[in-house]
Amino acid sequence: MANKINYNKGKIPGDESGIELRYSVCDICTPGMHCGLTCYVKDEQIIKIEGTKEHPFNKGKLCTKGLGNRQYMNREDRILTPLKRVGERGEGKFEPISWDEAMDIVASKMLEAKEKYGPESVAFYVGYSKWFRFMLRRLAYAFGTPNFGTESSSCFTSGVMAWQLIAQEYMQQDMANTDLFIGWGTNSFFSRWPMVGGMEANKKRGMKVIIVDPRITPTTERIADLHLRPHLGTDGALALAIANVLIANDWVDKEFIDKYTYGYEKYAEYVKEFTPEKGEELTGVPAADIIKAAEMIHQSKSACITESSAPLGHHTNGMQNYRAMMSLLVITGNFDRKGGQRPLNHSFIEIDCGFPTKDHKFQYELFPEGTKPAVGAKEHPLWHALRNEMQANDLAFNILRQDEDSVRVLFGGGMNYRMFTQTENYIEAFKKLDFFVNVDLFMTDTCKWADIVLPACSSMERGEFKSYPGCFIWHTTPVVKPMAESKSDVDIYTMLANKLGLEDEYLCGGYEKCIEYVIEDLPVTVQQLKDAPHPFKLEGFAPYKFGSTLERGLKTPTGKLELCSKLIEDNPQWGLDALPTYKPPFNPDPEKYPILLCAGTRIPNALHTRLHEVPWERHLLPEPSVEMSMEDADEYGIELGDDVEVVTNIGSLTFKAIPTATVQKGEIYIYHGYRELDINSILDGTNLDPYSGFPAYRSAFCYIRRK
Ligand SMILES: Nc1nc2c(c(=O)[nH]1)N[C@H]1C(S)=C(S)[C@@H](COP(=O)(O)OP(=O)(O)OC[C@H]3O[C@@H](n4cnc5c(=O)[nH]c(N)nc54)[C@H](O)[C@@H]3O)O[C@H]1N2
Ligand SMILES: Nc1nc2c(c(=O)[nH]1)N[C@H]1C(S)=C(S)[C@@H](COP(=O)(O)OP(=O)(O)OC[C@H]3O[C@@H](n4cnc5c(=O)[nH]c(N)nc54)[C@H](O)[C@@H]3O)O[C@H]1N2
Ligand SMILES: [Mo]
Repeated sequence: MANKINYNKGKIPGDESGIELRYSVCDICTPGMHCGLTCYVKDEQIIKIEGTKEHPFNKGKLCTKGLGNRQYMNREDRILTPLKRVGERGEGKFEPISWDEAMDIVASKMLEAKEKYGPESVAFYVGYSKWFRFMLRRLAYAFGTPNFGTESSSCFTSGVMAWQLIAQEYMQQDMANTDLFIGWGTNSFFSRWPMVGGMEANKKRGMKVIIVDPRITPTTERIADLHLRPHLGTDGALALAIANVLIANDWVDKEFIDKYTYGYEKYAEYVKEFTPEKGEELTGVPAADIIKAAEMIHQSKSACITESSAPLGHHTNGMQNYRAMMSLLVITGNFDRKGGQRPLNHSFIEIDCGFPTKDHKFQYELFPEGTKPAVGAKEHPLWHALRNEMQANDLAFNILRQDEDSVRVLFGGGMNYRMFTQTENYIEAFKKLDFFVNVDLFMTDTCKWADIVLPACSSMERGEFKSYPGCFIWHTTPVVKPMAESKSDVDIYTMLANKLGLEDEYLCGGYEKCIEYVIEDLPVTVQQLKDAPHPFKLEGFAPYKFGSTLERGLKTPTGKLELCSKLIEDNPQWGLDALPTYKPPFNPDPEKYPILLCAGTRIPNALHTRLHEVPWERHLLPEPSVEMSMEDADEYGIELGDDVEVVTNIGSLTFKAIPTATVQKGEIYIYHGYRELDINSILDGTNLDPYSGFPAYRSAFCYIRRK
């Protein structure tokens, strides 16, 4: 009898079906995740994707987004060739040109601007993609401009800056060893699924969890022992009120404070006004819960906090809120000790990989000294002092000013203007540029404003150096050929470096040469990494030694953990507060705008602008929606599916209503990145945190009405 198994239909790999398994990574979200992908390849096409069991990070699992990789790489708007604009800017009319011609144009426009206006007139901006940034940053600096900036002008860096002020470097939670884990604005089920497993496993060994979130989420329901529900953007007041209880009860680590901190007296004095009752008034969290949180910190041998990269930072008071929260760990001595907060143990692209790389040196050694300061330096002096790179939220304003400091030529590496607030400003700015080139996989609305569009390829169509926590290391190889004429971003940079005539053997030599530099001190070669089918563990690197940072001495201006920032004290002209003071989120007229709008809380089926056009993802939430409390829905007479107009000081848009018991009265939640209904188009572009320059995406002010 004939063999009835249809190997092809079952997508069963082997000689019978001609299906081969090849391995890559999903780079839809951040490199800190980049889950292993097993690709089923037949006739050089990927016919199926699943999580790689042998991959040390995702161990066979994939999230909603990762499972959409095949549809993602085959999006209908994939760019197939380099394109040159033939119509008006924004019209979207292009003609295909060769790579050589395209790169000649790009290089000549850059050199022309450099000659005419100086190197600072050329800016490089990178969207959420991170894997290639280390190379583009070096390229920007080798070219001579300090104007390299990224999406991190709105993400994560505000928290890093808060740690820089306190300890001079970023500090992360030691969840594996802690007694008490505080997830401050954490809903990992939607935004960072591998962390859920970590929380569940640590809870089994007795770890307690506090989650601070205005909403009810799977994390508050399934993980939290205590759920604190402040109003949006009031976290600073909550942290100060918890500090008040800790200090009033003498639940602080006096010895640690005396030995290692600066500014405690002033801080303790300031905190006095934030009694639990005052805390309740400012945040909506019951005083009893504020006291309970302080008790839990006191009763735990160790405590650590994950600060989240967005919910706290996306407010006008964001960075101060981060500082207030982090100060809780400082006064209780939960710093640089087991179960507390500790520095990264070596890093490549901000990943705590556990082995040393030359990532930092590679990126910064060519930094051009003596140039004009980077975009945003005047507007956000603290950002400038701590980051010394372009604050991209000032880019549109800088271009629109059209003065001697204005950027004239813009190179976008996956630039997507829909991530900024008051997006119309970016469109106006694009019109003013001498030249704009954008590299992307897809013909986005941003690409339509470019003069030259360059097609990038997906992670499955190229190779990439990878590192993962626990000393895991790898280099992927292409699973299939790049679609049409698309190329790996890094190959585009190599072409550009050569066309620009940069005298840099690494950039001109290509990605592998750059990686060889980065891993020079490691006992492996790039070829060995490529030969491995999966990431493997590099042996011989000691884990972080707790206490070693304090022993070595802190690199802050005072050499201590600063509860009061000496840098800010020494620069009164900035008009910033040296203490982690609390101000409510900015609202010019609370009577007119009684609703706080949180634009962007993550949903499982979208990643910013990338997946709304992917059918499997889109069908999970087909329409851009607004979530609101049942109380507000009743008050406004709104029912599920009704049209609700959201009105800000910039404009109004209409979304489908989802009344839900998970949201507090007076707050609404809308996801961002939709082409057809972009919430960022009606958020005020000047409503920024003066400390970090981050937009207040999550405490925007508005009113609503049923249509
Ligand atoms: N309202 C609101 N706005 C927000 C936020 C929010 O919470 N609310 N969050 C902010 C935060 S935290 C972030 S991180 C930003 C993210 O904002 P963006 O940086 O805009 O994020 P994406 O839409 O993921 O990606 C940008 C572009 O990169 C392209 N791309 C993807 N992969 C590659 C690649 O390999 N090479 C190249 N060249 N291009 C690629 C994508 O197609 C897309 O067009 O948004 C910010 N904006
Ligand atoms: N599915 C998916 N995952 C993503 C992304 C995505 O677009 N989609 N983006 C990635 C990126 S770039 C980032 S930056 C991260 C962000 O990752 P997270 O910070 O974890 O994600 P969010 O869902 O934005 O926020 C987490 C929780 O914070 C709460 N929150 C909102 N505002 C406040 C506030 O003012 N105070 C407090 N205490 N809590 C608040 C929200 O209700 C939410 O439940 O997600 C990453 N992961
Ligand atoms: Mo982000």
